[in-house]
Order: sequence, then structure tokens, then C-alpha cells
Amino acid sequence: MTEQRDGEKRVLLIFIQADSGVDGTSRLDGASAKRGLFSSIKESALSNIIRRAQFAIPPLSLMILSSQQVEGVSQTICDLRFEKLPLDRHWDMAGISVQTGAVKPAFELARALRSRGIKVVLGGPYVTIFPDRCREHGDALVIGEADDIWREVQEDLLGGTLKAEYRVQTFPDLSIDRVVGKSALDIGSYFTTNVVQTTRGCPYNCDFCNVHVMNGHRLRHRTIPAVLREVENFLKEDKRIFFFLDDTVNADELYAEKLFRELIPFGISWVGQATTALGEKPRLLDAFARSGCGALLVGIESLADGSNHAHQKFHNPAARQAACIKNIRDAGICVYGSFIYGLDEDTLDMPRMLEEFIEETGVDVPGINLLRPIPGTGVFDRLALEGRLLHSPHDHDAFRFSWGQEMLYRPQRITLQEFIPSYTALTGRVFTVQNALKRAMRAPRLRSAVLMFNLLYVHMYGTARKDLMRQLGEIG
Ligand code: B12
Ligand code: SF4
Repeated sequence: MTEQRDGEKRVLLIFIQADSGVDGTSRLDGASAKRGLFSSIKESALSNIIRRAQFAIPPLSLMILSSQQVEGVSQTICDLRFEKLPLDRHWDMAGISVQTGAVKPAFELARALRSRGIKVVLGGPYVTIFPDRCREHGDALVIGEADDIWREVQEDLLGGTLKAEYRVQTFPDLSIDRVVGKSALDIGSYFTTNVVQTTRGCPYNCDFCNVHVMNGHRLRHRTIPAVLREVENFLKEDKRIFFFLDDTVNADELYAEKLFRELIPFGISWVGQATTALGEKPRLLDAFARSGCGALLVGIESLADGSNHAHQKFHNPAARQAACIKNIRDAGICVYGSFIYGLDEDTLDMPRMLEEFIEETGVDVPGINLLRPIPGTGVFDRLALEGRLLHSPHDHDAFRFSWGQEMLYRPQRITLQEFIPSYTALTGRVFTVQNALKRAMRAPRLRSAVLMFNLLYVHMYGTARKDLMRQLGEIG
């Protein structure tokens, strides 16, 4: 930590820990607090392992902001998943990244900081989508992707002219090279700090997602030389695995093939997110495998076209899914298959289909999610109109982050009384220690990681089942 120089303004950039979800599952009813000391210690230790082992990557948003440097301003990142707020030091301004499911803790933190005289700037997905709900909680709002405008905010802080609102008028042009550095990060806290985004925006329109709302439908690319330079620079400080954070790293197949072919000589290993269509593109698959791709998260969602189509997801024809997944695994890449049970058109047959599919294709890590209507998504608005949300649509805190732990809406074709037991029975069968061992043994690579993930899921889905069964009891 550098000493404050005369006149220098100090900015703290804060990433919030969610109460649950991938930040470490904990019971929604606070049951651990009511249980014995041993159970509580065990739960908090497991939560810690989940947080660190699973998704311990830094927030790229705050790395990007802290790399926009203005003379006379110093910036530090505080990741509340791993660190306490450094309130023993002086801060002139705090920037909080507000995600939709963690609005309450973000606003509480903003209030606490403002009461100490620290200026608070709010930005991130929730602020971009719901600026009016954020206004009273910050001294300034940044609406939209802040890559370039953050410089203006810092200059205004220096000049004492901070404005109440900074609105990004057009999406930043990613072909302009902006160097991302790690100087504001505590590198040792993370599993890896090599997080890279090559494109932004999503051409698809899935109604349970709001990436296309925040980042637009047009895919914006960084230049390949800029990405290669970033990988080279990052490797100097951290030799660990790379996470490509693009929502769909194969969205532009020509670009992706060129990029990953050029990355082959770097000898990195990497993980990312892709569509299953990759399995039908042998050249691209080859480029991915040879450039060090170890695992891909693919959003399969439903195995019934009708269910995916009901949610505006048209790019995953069910009949081709199994072959695609097998091809990806045959290329030596592990598959994290992300499913959603409870989509409109799903029936009580879906659990059996999912189980058979996971078995047949050998998905290495299955994630069986509940549909989460996130405020600001198409599905949220539709379910609200149809009167199917279980909470008032105005109460965004009720739509918090959690881990398959609670139903937030009524499925279309299945009653809640039938749905909850069928979901818990499904996760009870899929996530067993025996299945974890089996999946690890047959994984094309990264066997210990596959084992660890599956074992964590045995625990996390077990916790989720308790919460769901409690909810079922309350529904009656
Ligand atoms: C990598 C990732 C993660 C990582 C890292 C988290 C992170 N946010 O950096 C991990 C695995 C930890 C994670 C966890 C979760 N994630 Co996530 N994640 C992503 C992903 C794929 C990329 C994020 C990213 O780096 N984007 C690139 C950066 C540059 O964009 P950005 O974060 O939006 O930041 C820009 C602006 O928003 C703004 N900005 C952001 N913060 C701030 C702060 C200030 C002060 C200012 C001025 C501006 C600003 O400027 C930035 C630069 O342009 C996104 C999808 C996406 N395309 O964004 C989902 C996404 C952010 N995740 C999402 C969700 C739901 C989750 C979880 C709840 C999952 C779960 N069930 O547990 C948890 C929540 C964890 C938490 N504590 O908040 C949702 C959020 C929905 C929403 N509207 O808020 C997204 C959008 C995915 C989706 N399809 O809906 N996630
Ligand atoms: S879920 Fe993935 S493919 Fe669908 S809109 Fe969101 S980012 Fe795009």
C-alpha cells in the first residue's frame, strides 16, 4: 500500500460478496446460526472453500476501472469476498459495483461509507438497468460500461466537481486498445488473476438473461494483437490458468479460431464459456484444444426445444446437443453443462431426460439450476404480468442471489407442490459422492478439479434441498 501523497485523492473500488450463490452457499433461513458451533464452523469453512476454489477470480470491471489512471488519484480494489473494508485508512471516494441480486448489501455499504464522509459512486449492472432506484444511494451514478468515462469521474473528483450522473451514450469501441493492469489487486488472494474478455455484447436474446440489455446485441471485438499482448503481459505476473470471460467465446467463429490459433505458442491453459455449436466445428474445436482449453461452461438449459423456445433461446437444437457435447469431450475438453429445470413447457418428465442425458454424454460437471427471474430481464417482466412471481415485482431484494435454494415463481405446467420434490429428488440422484468419483475418473482432463467441483456440489445441492423443502412446508 503506497503512502498518500500531498493532494492525492484515494479511491477504493469495492466488489460485494453475495450472501449465497457461487460466493459460498449458506442456508437462507440462517439455520447454521441456530445450530451448534461445530456445524457453523463446518459451514463457514466449506463456504470459504467454495468461494476460493470455485470462482476465485477478480472482478474484471474493477481491474478495468483501476487501469484508467489519472495523475493525482490512486485506486485500490477491495474484494469483500476475501477482505475486510480497510476503514483504518483515509478514502476520498468509493466506487461500488452493484449486481442485481446483491442490491441491499451494496446500498447498506454505500450508506455506511457516506456517513463517514466518503463520496460514493455506484456503477455496474443494476445501476445501468435501474438508475432511478439507485439515485438516492450514491453521490454519483455511472450508467453503462464505464471503460472510458471513469477517467472523467476521477478528474471531477480531483477538481471537486463530481456530477450526480455520468451516462455512457454509446457502447465503448473495444477495438481501441486499453491496457488492463493488476496493480490495484491483491494477486495472492485469487485462484488466478488472468481474466480476459475478448468480445462484449451478445447476439442472442434468452429472456432469463440481461447481458444483451446491458451490453447490446452487437458483438464488439477487441483486436487480436491487443488480446495477445494482454496475455503476454498477464503471464509476466501470474502463470496460472486463464479465464476468458466472454459470455460466448465462440460467438464469432472466425475471430475465435484466429485468436486461439495465435495463442497456441503461449502454452497457456484456459477455461471459458461457449455454446454447444462448437461441437460441430472441428477446426475451431481443434484451435481451442491446442491452445490449452481445459474446460468450457455450456448453457444447455432445457432438453426440450419447446422449453428453450418459450424463453427465446433458439440456438441449441435439442436433437444435436448430445453429439456436440461428446465431440467437445472427445477433443479433450471438459464440459460444465448448465441446465435449467422449470422453464415454461417443462413437465415432470424433464428430470428423467436430464439424468439420462448427463449419463449418456458424460457431462463432467452438471449444474442443475432453477430458473431465476432477475429484475430487468424479459422473463421477470413476463412472469410479473402473468402473476407468477412469488414476491412483489417491486421488491427487488426478494430476488436475491441464491443457489437452487428457493423458488421465486410458479412454473407454467407443474404446480410448486409437485415441482419442488421433483427437483430435489433429481439433484439428490445426480449429486452423490459415487457420481462425483465416476465423473472425475472419466473426465478427459483436470480430473482433480472435476472431482472437487462435483464434491462441492454434493454439499451445495444438499444445503439447497433443505431450504427448498422448508419452502415447500411453508407453501403447504
Ligand atoms: C465473470 C462473471 C462472474 C465472476 C466474477 C464476478 C464479476 N461480476 O466480475 C463470478 C464467477 C464470481 C460471478 C459470480 C456471480 N455472477 Co456473474 N458474471 C460474470 C460474467 C460472465 C462476466 C463479468 C465481467 O467481467 N464482465 C465484463 C465487465 C467489463 O463488465 P461489467 O462487470 O458489467 O462491468 C462494466 C460495467 O458494468 C461497469 N461497472 C461495473 N462495476 C462498476 C463499478 C463502478 C464503481 C463503476 C463506475 C462502473 C462499474 O463498468 C464496467 C466496465 O465497462 C457476467 C456476464 C457479463 N457479460 O458481464 C456474469 C454476470 C455479471 N453474473 C451474474 C450473476 C447472476 C452472478 C451470480 C449471482 C451467480 C450466482 N448464482 O451465484 C454471482 C454473484 C457474485 C457477486 N458477488 O456479485 C449476472 C448478473 C446479473 C445482474 N443483472 O446483476 C451476469 C450479468 C450474468 C447474466 N447472464 O445475467 N460472475
Ligand atoms: S444466456 Fe448467454 S447466449 Fe443467452 S442472451 Fe445471455 S449471454 Fe447471450
